[in-house]
Amino acid sequence: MGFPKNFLWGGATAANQCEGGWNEGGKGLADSDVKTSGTLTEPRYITYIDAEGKTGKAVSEYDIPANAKKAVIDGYYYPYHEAIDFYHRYKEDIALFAEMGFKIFRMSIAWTRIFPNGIEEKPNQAGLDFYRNVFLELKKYGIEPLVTIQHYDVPLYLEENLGGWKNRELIKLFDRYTETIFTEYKGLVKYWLTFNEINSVLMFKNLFSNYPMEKVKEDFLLLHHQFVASARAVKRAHEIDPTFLVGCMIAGGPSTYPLTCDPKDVIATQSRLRENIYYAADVMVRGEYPYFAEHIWKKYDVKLDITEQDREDLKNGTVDILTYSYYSTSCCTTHEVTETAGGNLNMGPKNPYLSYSEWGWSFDADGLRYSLNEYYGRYQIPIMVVENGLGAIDTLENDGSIHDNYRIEYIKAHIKAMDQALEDGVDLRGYTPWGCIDLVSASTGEMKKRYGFIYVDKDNNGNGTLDRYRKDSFYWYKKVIASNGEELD
Ligand code: BGP
Repeated sequence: MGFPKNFLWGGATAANQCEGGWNEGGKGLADSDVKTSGTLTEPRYITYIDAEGKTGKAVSEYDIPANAKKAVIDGYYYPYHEAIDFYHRYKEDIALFAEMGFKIFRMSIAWTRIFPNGIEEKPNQAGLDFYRNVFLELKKYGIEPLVTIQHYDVPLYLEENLGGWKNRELIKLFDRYTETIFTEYKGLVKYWLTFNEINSVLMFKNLFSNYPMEKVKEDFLLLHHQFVASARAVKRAHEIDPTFLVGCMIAGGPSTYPLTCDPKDVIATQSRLRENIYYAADVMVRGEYPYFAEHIWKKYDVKLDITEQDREDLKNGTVDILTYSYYSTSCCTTHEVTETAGGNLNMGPKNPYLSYSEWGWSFDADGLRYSLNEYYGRYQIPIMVVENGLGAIDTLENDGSIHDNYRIEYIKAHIKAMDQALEDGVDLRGYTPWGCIDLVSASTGEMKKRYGFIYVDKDNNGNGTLDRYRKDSFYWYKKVIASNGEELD
């Protein structure tokens, strides 16, 4: 059967992980600007200054002393400040995407370029111009932008002074931000995603053993505000341009399988899936909280103030398309385990049937077909896989080549899985592998964890020419796109 004629092949990035230019063009400070680099074993830190002027670093938000303010501090390395300098090199990068034959390019807008502190009445013209120029450049090559409105990137001012998304006030500020960009880029952008991996916040409690209960309650609250903000954005988008297609974006791979066929493991997996994935996706696709939400709120003693207006907003702002990130799967069990795995926001017991990357993420192409059928079966709306890929160490040879056969094998297997899902009948519209050009890793802040078809000469400490090189996967993916997914070898 193969891929549909208009299948959207492309690649994905996010502003903070690739743009750099952190203090240029009137950009405000974002929460991601105060994150240092880490490694697989060393965490990324958030840096701060306390009321006495003493500086410090914390692994997570809740380790920061109450009287401290997050800040950029001399002597620390912040990998997002320059990232891969897409801010100045976007023309060169887009030309390379065009050379591969991209039909779509997923990127995000940094809120701080449009409203530096998030609270201004008027947008920052230099920021608006930057993205307009990027969109015009994409248009030159007939590449559709797919724009994430918030990709792990909030104005620091809002975090520090308003408490971030815990504060209902952010819904209004987000209204202004979305209204501005929808109006400004009408005619240039058609595909929008509201929040990147909106459900991820509910998984943080599984990642840190000392995650405080109070924080869990706040997470449900901030998520409610984001659901409402997202729904209002969807409605507004359709009012501004009825041809806009707006999607939700879910971290879609986590905890797919029960480790054993013990029914207790099956039930545990089901409830983990509800909490981690369906709680969020149901609200955004169906426009109301699912039947099991009450049970989850009771479990964590969460009391949400859901107004009549909120319910109406959620109902009126259901998404047109479901998108998700898919890297790996994990397992869930009620039994004792000895071997655990890593993964994109999900850890847990190792699956004996899968192999694992250097960062401990499982390689599970069948899981992609499985999840596509699960999501499509549940929601029956068009789907896009907007992140997928293998983070690996690449070697730049003396002649400028990069032989990344492991990446080709990974992507190939996932394309085959999508083909099978299409054959199963899933309405899959597009595929944008993550980090189509090497960029800074979100979890570790490293450069050496590379996903790209394009190599960027920069190391973990920020050294390198920033020159771009085509990897073997670049030529391979070009062939895949040209043959609409037929030529995979
Ligand atoms: C997702 C994020 C991306 C991205 C990706 C890969 O969770 O949406 O921003 O970075 O994971 O993760 P990492 O960069 O940690 O390898």
